[in-house]
Amino acid sequence: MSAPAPGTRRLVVAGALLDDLARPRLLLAARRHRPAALAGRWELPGGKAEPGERPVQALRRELREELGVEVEVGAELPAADPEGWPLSPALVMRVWWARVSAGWPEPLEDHDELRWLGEGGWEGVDWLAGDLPVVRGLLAALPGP
Ligand code: 523
Repeated sequence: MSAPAPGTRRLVVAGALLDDLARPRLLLAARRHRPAALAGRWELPGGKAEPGERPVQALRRELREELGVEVEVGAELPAADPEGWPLSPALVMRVWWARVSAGWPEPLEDHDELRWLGEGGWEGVDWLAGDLPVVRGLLAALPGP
């Protein structure tokens, strides 16, 4: 399969929501209940950016809609591909570290369960295929002990 032409994939944005940006221990995982093909699998919460929408603004909007929270957005997790982490031939995802600054996350739309994964447990749920390398990238980027 040849690589997609630059800029042709739809952008998905997601948050690696932590308990603490400076000293992360807990990572929020969200279990999808729709669509059926993704039901039961876990993801970093987020969604598609609208055409023309600034990516970080899209992230804030998605987390407000999906979880009912406001967030402090930290650094982006760099991907090998400058456009982001590949999800499919048609979708590419950019991911930012973030922290809840107001509200308490609740599964309001696409999810039926949220779970704070503790130290050593970040790989312990059935992540969507595209999210697993991202979670491994997050772990690799964590500050040492
Ligand atoms: N992913 C994915 N991982 C991940 C997210 C946020 C999304 O693999 N962390 C995939 C799942 C869908 C696609 O990206 O195939 C779009 O995500 P979705 O459905 O959360 O985006 P929405 O809610 O903006 O999409 P529409 O309901 O279609 O507007």
